[in-house]
Parts: sequence; C-alpha cells; structure tokens
Amino acid sequence: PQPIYLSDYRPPAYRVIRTELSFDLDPAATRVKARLHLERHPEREAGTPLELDGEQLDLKAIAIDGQVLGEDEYAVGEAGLIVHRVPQAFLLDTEVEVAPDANTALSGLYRSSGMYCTQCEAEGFRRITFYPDRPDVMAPFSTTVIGDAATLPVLLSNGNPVERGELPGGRHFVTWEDPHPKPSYLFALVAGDLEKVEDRFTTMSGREVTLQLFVEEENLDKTDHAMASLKRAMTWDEQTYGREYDLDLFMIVAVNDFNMGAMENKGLNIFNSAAVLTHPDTATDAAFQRVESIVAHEYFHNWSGNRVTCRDWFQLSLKEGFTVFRDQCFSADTNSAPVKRIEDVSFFRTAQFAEDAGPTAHPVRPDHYIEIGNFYTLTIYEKGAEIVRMLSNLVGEEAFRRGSDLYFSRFDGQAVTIEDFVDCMAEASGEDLGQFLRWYSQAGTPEIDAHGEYDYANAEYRLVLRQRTPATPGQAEKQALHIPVRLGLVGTKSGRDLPLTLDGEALGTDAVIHLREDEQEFVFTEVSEAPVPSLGRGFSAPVKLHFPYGREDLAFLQAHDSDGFNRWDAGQRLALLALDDLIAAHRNGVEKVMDPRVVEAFRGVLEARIDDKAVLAQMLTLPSEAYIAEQQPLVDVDAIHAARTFVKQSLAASLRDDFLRLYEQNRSEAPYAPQPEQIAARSLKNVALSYLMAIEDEAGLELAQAQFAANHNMTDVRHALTLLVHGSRGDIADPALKAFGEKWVHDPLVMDQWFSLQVTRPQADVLDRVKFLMAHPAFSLKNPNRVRALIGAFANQNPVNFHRADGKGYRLLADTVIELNRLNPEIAARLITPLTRWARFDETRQELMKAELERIRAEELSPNVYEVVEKALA
Ligand code: HT7
Ligand code: ZN
Repeated sequence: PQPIYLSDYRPPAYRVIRTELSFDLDPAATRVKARLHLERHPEREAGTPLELDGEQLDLKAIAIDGQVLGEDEYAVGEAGLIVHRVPQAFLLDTEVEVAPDANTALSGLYRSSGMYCTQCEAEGFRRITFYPDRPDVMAPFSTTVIGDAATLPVLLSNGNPVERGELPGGRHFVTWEDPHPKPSYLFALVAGDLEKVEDRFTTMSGREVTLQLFVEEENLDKTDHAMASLKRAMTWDEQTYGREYDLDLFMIVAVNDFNMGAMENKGLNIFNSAAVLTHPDTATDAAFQRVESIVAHEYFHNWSGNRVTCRDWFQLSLKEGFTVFRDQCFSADTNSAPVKRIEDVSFFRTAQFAEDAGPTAHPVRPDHYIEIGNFYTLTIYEKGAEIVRMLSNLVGEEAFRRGSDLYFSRFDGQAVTIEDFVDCMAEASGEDLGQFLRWYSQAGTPEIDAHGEYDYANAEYRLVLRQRTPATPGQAEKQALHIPVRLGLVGTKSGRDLPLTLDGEALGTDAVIHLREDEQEFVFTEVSEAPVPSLGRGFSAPVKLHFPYGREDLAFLQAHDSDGFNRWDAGQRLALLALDDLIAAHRNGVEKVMDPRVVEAFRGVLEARIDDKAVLAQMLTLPSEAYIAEQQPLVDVDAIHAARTFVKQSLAASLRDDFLRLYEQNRSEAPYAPQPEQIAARSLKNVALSYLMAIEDEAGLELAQAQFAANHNMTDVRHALTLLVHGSRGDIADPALKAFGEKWVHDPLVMDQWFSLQVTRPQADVLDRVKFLMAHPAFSLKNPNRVRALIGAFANQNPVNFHRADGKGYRLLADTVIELNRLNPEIAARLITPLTRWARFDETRQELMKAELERIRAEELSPNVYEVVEKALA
C-alpha cells in the first residue's frame, strides 16, 4: 500500500449537487441504486475523467443521463470506477450489490444482532456505492430504505422522513430527505426491529425538536441517562457556543457491534451500545459519565464537524480536537471540574505521551498516511483538544467565543482546514498565532527543564525555562514551540501565592508566561519570601515539565498550592520519587523501606478536610503502573508492580483506621443516582476499600464481601468483585465470580466487565484464564467490545502477565491480531499497540516482541495492520 500525502491535495474534479439513494435490503445481496447529480469543477478542463471510489462492490448497472454505458466507456478496479468521458453536468445512475452479512470489518453496511446499520467514517461509504468518498464533496441526500415489514419495522436514515408505504411481498419503504449538504462519511442507515423512546427539546429560538432513542426491547430501561445527557448537551451548546440544533428530529440508535464509541451521522447518531445504555444495576459511575460525555461529543459534532467539516482527512483534528475540548468543558461544567481535569490529564500523560514517544508518533495534523483508520488516535483527539485548550487560554474566553462564532458563520456548509480555525481565533483576538501553529505539525512531547533561584538580597526569583522536543519518526529536527506556562510562586513562610511582578508589570498571583525560545529567563521582582514555584498549573500545556523539586517541596505544594490540579500533581510526583527508590530496591534485591514522608503526606491529605470528596479520592490514588512505567527509562513491569503494591500495603498498614473511617463515613443506602456528590462519595469509599483490601485483613475482606452481597449498584458490586478476584482468597472470590457470571449471562455489557476483571488479575495463572475465556461460548472475535474486554484488557491493563518473560502473552496477542486482520482490520491494527512499544523493555522482551511483530508481518496483511507493523519494525 502507498502513502497519501497532504501536499498532494487537489480540490475534487466533480461536485455532487444532489445524491439520491435507494436500498433494497437483503443480508447477502442488498441492492443499492445511486443517482448522482454531478458537475465538473469550473477549473477542471473538459475531458477530465470521472473517478469514483468503490470497494467490494458488484456493479450491476451504469448509465449517464439515462444512457446505459458500454463496457469500453468505463472501468472498474479494486479501488473504484472510472468513466472516461462525461459531460460538464450530468446524472449518473449506478446499481450495485453488497453483502451486509459478509461484512465483519463493520465499515460500510453491515448487520449487528440482526439489525442493518452503517459506519461510513472515514472511508466506509465507498463500500456502499461508487462515490467521491472524500469530506470536501458535500451534497443534500435523499434516501429510500426498503425492507421486510415484519422483521425490519424501523427504517431510518438522515434528515426527515418524507414518504412511507407498503410494497408487494410483505416489504415496506421509508424515504428520508436530508436538506443539509453533507459529506458521504456522515451518511447513515439503520433498519431493524427496534423500540423507540421519545422526548422533546425546545431550542433557544423556540423550535420544537423530537428526540428519539432506538434500542432493542430488552434495553428500554437503560435509556434515561442518555436522553437526559442529550438534553443537557443541547442546552449547554446553546448557552456556551450559541449553537442550536438544525433539524426537526434527532435520533440515536444503539448497536452491539461497533468499532468505536459512536458516530455523529447527521441527525442519526449511531452508538456502540456500551456508549449509550446505562442502568444502576448494570453500569458503573464511570460508564454513566462516559455515556454523558460521548452523547455530548457526538451532539456537539453537529456544528464542529457536520455543519463545518474537514477539507481532507489530514485535518481530522479540526473536528475531533475541537469537539473533545467541547465535551471536556461540558463534563467539567456538569460534574467536578478539578476531577475531570485530573482524570483527563492522568489518561493523557499515560497514554498519549506513550504514543508520542513510540514508533507510531505523528503530528496532530499528519502529513501522510497509508490508512486513515489508523489515525483516530489519542494524538489527533486528546492532544488536539489540549491545543484548542491552549488557544482558548491564550486568547481568553471572550475572544475564543468570538473566534468560534466567526468560524461557524464564515465556514457554515464548507469543508475547511486547521488554518481556517486558527485564523478565526487570531482575527477575533488580534494575537499572532503563527508560531503557535507549529503545535499541529510537530510530533513528540515537548520537555521543559526548569530551574529557579531566589535572590534574597534583591527579592528576585529567576526562573529559567529550556524547551526541547525529542526526535520522532521522520522528524529529526524540532523548532521551538509557543508554550503557555501558567504558574504561581508559593511563599514558603506564608504558604500563600505571592504577587507576581515581571518586567515591571503586576500580574496578580497566578499568571501565564510565554515560552517561545529554546531558552528564556523570567525574573520576578518584589518577591518578599523564598518561594516554591508551582509550574504548568492546570496542565497549561501538553508537555513534560521537569523541576528539581525536593520531597519537602512536593509535600509543601501538596499541602499549600492554590491550584487544585498542581496540588494533586505534587502528591503524584512525591509518590513517584518514593516509587523510584523502591523499584531500584526491588531490582537490586535490597529490602524495601517505605519513605515516611509519603506516609505523612497521605496522612496530611486525610486530615486536611478537603471538601470535594472526588478530589480527595484522586489525591489518595497512587499513580497507575502504566504511568509509573511512562516515567522509567526502561520498563521493568515486575519491579513496578512490586513497588506499587508495597507502597499501597505500607500506606494501608499505617493508615488502616483512617481508611476504615473513610469507608464508614461514605457508605450510603440512598437509592443510586449518577449525581456528582454520590459519585464522589462512592469513589472515596472504594479507594478506601482498595487500601484495606491491599492488606486483606479481616475488616477489609468483610467489607468487600458485604459490599458485593449488598448488590446496591454496579459501581460498588464491580469494585468489590474486582478486589476479591484480584486478591488471594479464591475461596471467597470464585463463588462470587460464578454467581455474577450466571446472573448477567444475558447482558453483554455486564459480561464484558466479567471478562475484563478476570483477565486483569495480577496472579501468574491468568494467561490460562485468558485462553479459557477465549473458548467461552460468550466470546467472539467478531464483537469489538468483547475483544477489547478480554484481549485488550489483558494486553493493556495487566502488564506483569502480558509481559511474561516467556513471551507467551505476546504470542497470544499476535495470534489474535493475525486472526482479526482477516475479520476486522481496524480493530486488529489497534490491538497491536502494546507490541509496538518494544523499545521500552529489556533486550529479551524486545526480541520476543519483535519476533511476534515479524510473525504478523509475514501474513497477507490489511493496509491497517501493515502500516502499524511496518512502523513498529522500522
Ligand atoms: N467521528 C467518529 C469516528 C468514528 C470512527 C472512525 C473510524 C472507524 C470507526 C468509527 N466510528 C466512529 C467518532 C467520534 O469521534 O465522534
Ligand atoms: Zn468525534
């Protein structure tokens, strides 16, 4: 497969003025008729052939302006159709046959649990009909769906239904009109035996919108939260961005087999059932929050993505980065804002930093790709969102809103670029964002080395910041970025933020300084006492910030920093320093000794009377093994696991009574509600239980058993069950696990949890359990959720077992990738990720991982898997 380059972009030779589709649904042979109203681009010369994308399509008929084409007038290849001579403006009629049941890739038209559905982003529409399948070709669509009336009572597509009727042979049809010009990737069709939940929303201008959620009958009781989230999101987008919904109908459909979380098709969002269905008995607090944020994310795309879309797929972050930023702000406004930031940054620093340091690292706007499906990455989404967040902070909230208003009005109905977006922000704010644009083209995580010195005599604090971005594949040299660093100076005597004066200007006690050069010195004057700097507050830029903090400094910041995020981060840094020592001790076979300063810091947190329980729970949570690994020059999974377990047990032993008290204070019999206060109390109680279970004393075991048996809500049940299953008391865990599995055998989303919690056990026998569960009747490689729950969870969340020294974890993953490469290349390519990180491990493991990558490479590969494996072995 050949790469596609951004520099080769050319506008489309032919525009689609209108698209008319008709689907006659059949599992093995669906007929798709397409009538395209086409026009040559004024700048293209007469005689330019018409080239349409098309894959795995069986062409049955083709005509131009009603004239059937002769065989020498067109050619069909693996990638599409060429019509050699066409007029300037014309009608193209095609009819193709596709096989939804044979579609295991879940891209294009496929069936899931008997229901027909589509997934067209990024390039799935070309598996439905011949079309210029690129986002800069936008057209209004009319779609007629024909199906069996008895088995497919519900027939949906984008827009509004305009006609319906009966047909001979027990069939029926519905015709849908979508007046908004859209690219093909936003097309959707659903047909099935679905139940509907309906609600209404009145927009800010007083228009009535019907909201519909379609699910299988047994899931009717799991829709309330998604519907409520949708209405909250609609209100928020009106209030925060002035954006109103633009059709009379907004539909969401839940499907069981889906490659990602959800899809923002115009007026007809299709959701992975895991991203929409919730019930207190079956979904955890985290699942409730995830549903809320995904419902909002897809809804927000109606403007940031659909009304204004991407010119080409290199601009993917234009819609995804902006929309993630929007959904993050929405969740922050709806829940605990500091905790939302802590959770997002924890995830980002663990997973995106690892991606940016690995062989698949790429800029937020890549300049080439082989398979765009491989670029739905943390870099495009999350780093893209961090860049938009920096922009918003740089220009200020008001200018940001003016900039987004300008962007939406200037480019409504158009397909545009990242520059168009940034230009609007520059225009609205008057800021020069030229250097800032480098964030989009430069891969890798920038590192800042900071040094500070307090000059008592002159009451000055000198801060020197040096930036460097490490080389990444294809980018050896890096340029200096414009990095906003939010900071405060916390007085060591007063414990308060000191006033900041820079170059004679008073900046208040919390300010942003702008690092634009490789190295810059900032001299703060009138600094009345020796400070500890609090740098990168709120994670003001997606960088690694190094400062030679001593442990006392970190304990001080943890207790006194006015910035909640940095207070939490100081605790994490302190724990990391202690963990470093313990990892070294484990590797050297030396006895591990707990740093008393960490115990005292945790005691301080417990006694500090922090009101926000959700923040307190975060402050009591140790860095994850994955994040610890991210900090190590060479990853030693066993030493990391041993060190973290030791710290957890030491804290549990020293603070046992505090954790017991915390547990008791936060238990509640109140009926479950996914409300921030309840979620916070549950998270605090469950953090306490984790510590108690780390030492498995009688009290902890009893509480975990009782919590499981009380069966109050899935958050508590799952947490207790996980702690039991991950513990050493099989006599207690096994019956609980069995009972749970039997109870929920008919609920796929709960069974996913049942699979995951077993394969993430740290015990050494888990590989056999993984193999055993792969043979379980409920396991299927064709269901992406199940693959993620079992294989994905094992490979990504069980480092000690996945990285077994005998390489059997790697072998299992490679075997699965090889099988999935044939069934579902998108999922196969994603699954390889942990093997691509081989360079972070010892030589023996490196060789074992590379051998598995070579074994995959020897297969006949999909472009998706080929691209990832080639990069990993380059
Ligand atoms: N924009 C959507 C992307 C998506 C997708 C991409 C590739 C393959 C399958 C997919 N399903 C959904 C989701 C989103 O970001 O909102
Ligand atoms: Zn998105």
